[in-house]
Amino acid sequence: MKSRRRSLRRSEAREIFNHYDRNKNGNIDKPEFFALSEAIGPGMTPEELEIGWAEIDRNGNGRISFDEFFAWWSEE
Ligand SMILES: [Ca+2]
Ligand SMILES: [Ca+2]
Repeated sequence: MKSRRRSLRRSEAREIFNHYDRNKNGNIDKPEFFALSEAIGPGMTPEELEIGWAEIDRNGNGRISFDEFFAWWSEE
């Protein structure tokens, strides 16, 4: 049951990730992340966006991979 729920969350995350990966390069880039955060947390300040970005981009390579996104998504 638990693993089933987890896989559901993964496909949900994948759907969102793909939706906001506008240029389909397999990563969420900064402008794409800003569009995403506008959808999930409207009215975030630029500072909050920077903090959120740094949190999700764990290896600091300037892109959010699906694994990084999913790790963040499944945390809460
Ligand atoms: Ca992209
Ligand atoms: Ca990264």
